[in-house]
Amino acid sequence: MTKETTPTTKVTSTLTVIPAHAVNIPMFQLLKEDGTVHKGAVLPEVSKELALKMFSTMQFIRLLDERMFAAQRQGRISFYLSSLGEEAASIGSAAAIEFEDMIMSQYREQGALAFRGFTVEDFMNQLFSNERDLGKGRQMPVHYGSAALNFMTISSPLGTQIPQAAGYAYGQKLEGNKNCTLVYFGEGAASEGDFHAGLNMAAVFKAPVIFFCRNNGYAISTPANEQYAGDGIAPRATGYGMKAIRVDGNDIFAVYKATQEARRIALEVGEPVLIEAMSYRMAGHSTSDDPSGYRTKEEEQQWHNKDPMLRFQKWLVAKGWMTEELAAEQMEAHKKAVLEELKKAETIPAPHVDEIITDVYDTPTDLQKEQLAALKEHIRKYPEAYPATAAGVK
Ligand SMILES: Cc1ncc(C[n+]2csc(CCOP(=O)(O)OP(=O)(O)O)c2C)c(N)n1
Ligand SMILES: [Mg+2]
Repeated sequence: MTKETTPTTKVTSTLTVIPAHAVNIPMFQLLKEDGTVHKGAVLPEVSKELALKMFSTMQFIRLLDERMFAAQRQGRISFYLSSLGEEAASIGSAAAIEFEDMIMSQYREQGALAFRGFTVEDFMNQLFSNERDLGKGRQMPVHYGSAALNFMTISSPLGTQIPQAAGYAYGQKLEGNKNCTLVYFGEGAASEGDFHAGLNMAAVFKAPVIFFCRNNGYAISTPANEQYAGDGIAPRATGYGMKAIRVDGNDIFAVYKATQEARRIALEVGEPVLIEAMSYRMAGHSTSDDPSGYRTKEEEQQWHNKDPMLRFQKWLVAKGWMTEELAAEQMEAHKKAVLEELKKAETIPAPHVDEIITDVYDTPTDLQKEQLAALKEHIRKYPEAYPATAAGVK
């Protein structure tokens, strides 16, 4: 595949109105819903070791999501956000790139982070905002980040990571290193101006970015068909002069292959690529949401039948790389690990209150020191609201 040059405008005396849906992109799928392979389809080269790692990561995330959703309901953590039904999209794509490639995440891609090596302990320390949290307890639960794992810290405002990824990848290109940036976002976030700014900049500067849109059908309670009138997100790439792939986000092999090809284009051809992974958010948006108010059980059921983890499991069993018994045992082992670490993490103290002003300036300013003193005074004044042990204030 060669680099495409910007087309020149042709002249015509025939009035031409381009149909609104001139671009209609098919969805790339290798594994059918029953776990069998499409006739003639070529699976990506995935070793048994890698396939089992992807599967185990899917199981771990499913279990983590289930347990931490429950932990929020029990009042043990303040907030949680599940990726139920979308595990193949984040894990399949993270598996297809190199460890040194940067990942910029929206917030529902815990699978990518786990695949990179974020441990159950790391997840728990962040979720409980304790003193071992890499972010020093300064963020809401699920706003993970890890410099060691090349995973940029998540920020809540939608879409901010999209132009940041374009800039970061342009930097990678200028430095001449052979790495790219994979940036995740939802179809809802693609309504932000930052989406346009980021994609256009990357296309013009030929930055090695993989823009990975998880189209899960909803932006909280807003269904995708109220979000756009076009054929989803992928055709927008054409307007920016960018290549696009639409893939079945519930088919881990298709996601893997699509991302591998996107990485090849990003680095060998030197162009960004937009991937749209079609999936469904099987859980509520977060622990603050109740989807029964805006969608039916029947609709949800249809997607249960397309479950990405079961689909992959069926393929693994047919291949002889997994058994149903072993899959169940693995799930139990993940559950045990999650529950053990959860119990540990909730007893670890919160970061010391003095940490609140570190890492901002090299030396804290007088104003910061004054504000910290006032905060400590406030904590001392209302001990019933602030357990002294949690803040480290005597
Ligand atoms: C700039 C901005 N506007 C609104 C919100 C509130 N908000 C948080 S998540 C969300 C929905 C995003 O949907 P989508 O991008 O499709 O991701 P999904 O949750 O489906 O994974 C909204 C509106 C926000 N965080 N930031
Ligand atoms: Mg969405």
